[in-house]
Amino acid sequence: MMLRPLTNAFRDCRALDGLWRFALDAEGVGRDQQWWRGALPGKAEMPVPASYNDIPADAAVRDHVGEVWYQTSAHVPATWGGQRIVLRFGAAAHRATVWVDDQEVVSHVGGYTPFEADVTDLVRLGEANRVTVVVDNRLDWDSIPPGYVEDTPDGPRQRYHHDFFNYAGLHRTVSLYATPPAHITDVTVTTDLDGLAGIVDYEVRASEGERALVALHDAAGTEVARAEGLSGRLRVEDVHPWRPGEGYLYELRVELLDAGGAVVDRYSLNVGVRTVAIDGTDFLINGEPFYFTGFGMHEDHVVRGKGHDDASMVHDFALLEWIGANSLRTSHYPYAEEVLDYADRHGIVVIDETAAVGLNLGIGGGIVSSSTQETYSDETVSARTQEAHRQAIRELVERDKNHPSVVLWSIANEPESHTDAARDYFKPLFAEARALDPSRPVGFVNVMFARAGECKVAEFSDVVMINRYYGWYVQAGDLAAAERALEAELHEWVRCEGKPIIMTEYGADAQAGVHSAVSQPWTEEYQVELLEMYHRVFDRVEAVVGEQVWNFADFATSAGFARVDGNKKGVFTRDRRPKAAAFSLKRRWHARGEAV
Ligand code: GCB
Repeated sequence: MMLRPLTNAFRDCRALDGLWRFALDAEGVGRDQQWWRGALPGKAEMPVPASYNDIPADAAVRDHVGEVWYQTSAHVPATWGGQRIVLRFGAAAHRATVWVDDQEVVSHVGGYTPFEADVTDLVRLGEANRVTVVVDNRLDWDSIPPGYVEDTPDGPRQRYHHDFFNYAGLHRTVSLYATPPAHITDVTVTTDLDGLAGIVDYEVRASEGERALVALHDAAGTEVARAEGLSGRLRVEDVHPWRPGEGYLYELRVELLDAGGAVVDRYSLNVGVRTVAIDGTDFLINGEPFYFTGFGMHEDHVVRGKGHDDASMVHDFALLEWIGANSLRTSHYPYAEEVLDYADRHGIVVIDETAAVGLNLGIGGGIVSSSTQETYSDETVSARTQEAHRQAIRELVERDKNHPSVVLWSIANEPESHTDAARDYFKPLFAEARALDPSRPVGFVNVMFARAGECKVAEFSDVVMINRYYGWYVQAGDLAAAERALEAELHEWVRCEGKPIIMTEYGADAQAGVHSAVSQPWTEEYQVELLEMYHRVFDRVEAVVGEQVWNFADFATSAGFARVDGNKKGVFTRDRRPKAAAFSLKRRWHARGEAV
């Protein structure tokens, strides 16, 4: 339960973003020396939100393994007296502990979901309060995503089995907010369509009090339905559904009443009325077959790494519109909440993924690894990892359950899935996701080493989501062989599972500016030809209901011989300039959009 903070007549929210003091704890002494008790050592400053890694142009910071410290001073308005005061972090990668002045207030594990602390009794009103955060970027076998730290003669090195740079720090907005003491703690909505009418089921939770008034307003501000009670059903005649490409939103206004009937708190939530269902090999939104076009993305930018920034976000969405994409996958972790809000408003369809990536010792840096360890064992991905994974699913669903743009949960990317151990590991996690949210389909993204008929996890999934690199990691440079292999495998999936298939990744690295008359891997032409080959195949297989190219843009990875200044499978460069493939996709997706 964690409602996004907002400002209205009853609530107030202030961002603490900006330059914070910063100290790299290279020797790991900050906790022993209780750095939170005073000003951090040194004079370094760090922007929040941002990854710290690329800001100072210093390898010691970029490749640091361990803890770093952030500190700011937060002025608490005197007018907040009598209110409940909360300190909230949009995310801290990957674990954090927070102090207000000398008091420890909260710790959190997991780099991509929010956490907060009630600091009402600690803060001094009308004064500046010291906020100190220690952020640890280490991944271990018990974390999501997993990793391990190797001790080398040159110091610790962070290793992991996923293919993106381990950016860390305070990646999202930090806020201090006030609510009334008796307050709304959570709102859940699920929607349905009944002919031309829309149905909105709601459930309100409150810290105290049993009475709530809810009213639904349309986009013009007109009230279209109201109800009383902490839970209930609203019916909207002639509803304007939330549709892909349009994204119509209603506003649910919730008021909490005290025993005398006076309003004591108010909260507003955007609501899109839509349905999601699976019928045979169709993926239905509002009862109509939906075909996903778009990308697996990354939160990844020059200089700020994974730090959220509205300018970059709106530009990325503008490029999605330019190219004609209707969807994205939050590969390989939950994105900033601003991204989902934007998708809600603009009708972009989202596959929402947990940070469970790299649960596969057969893969290293995107390709086959030399590891001889087992993926699932007490020393590697274990019951402890599974518990962290369960928690990651919980926090994702809790955070994103009300977003109409989210139509499908992806609980993992490319885990080892061809073994009995994988089946045992995933079965309860699927059950957990379904119990948390019976209203959306649940899936995971399958890796090429567990083909149709071999995968022991696909049976739990409502859809088949697969990443395939025929023509790149296998049959590199041989698109004719790749085309045969791809088509054969897709038919196998239809035969084995009979579910809708979304190709959640396919693509080729291309170094922008490398050209060739006779196309070769790494050229822009080869990237175009490979994508066009996949599209011919998709158009021949009815059960394919989506194509999401890997990746939207080039992105940073850890160092390795297979990566040239990062992963170059972007259709845009890292600074968002289109490669030749972008124009090919634009033609296809716009033509498809117009045909619908
Ligand atoms: C994959 C992974 C993705 C990698 C990609 C690649 O299958 O899901 O994270 O970046 O392949 O380019 O190797």
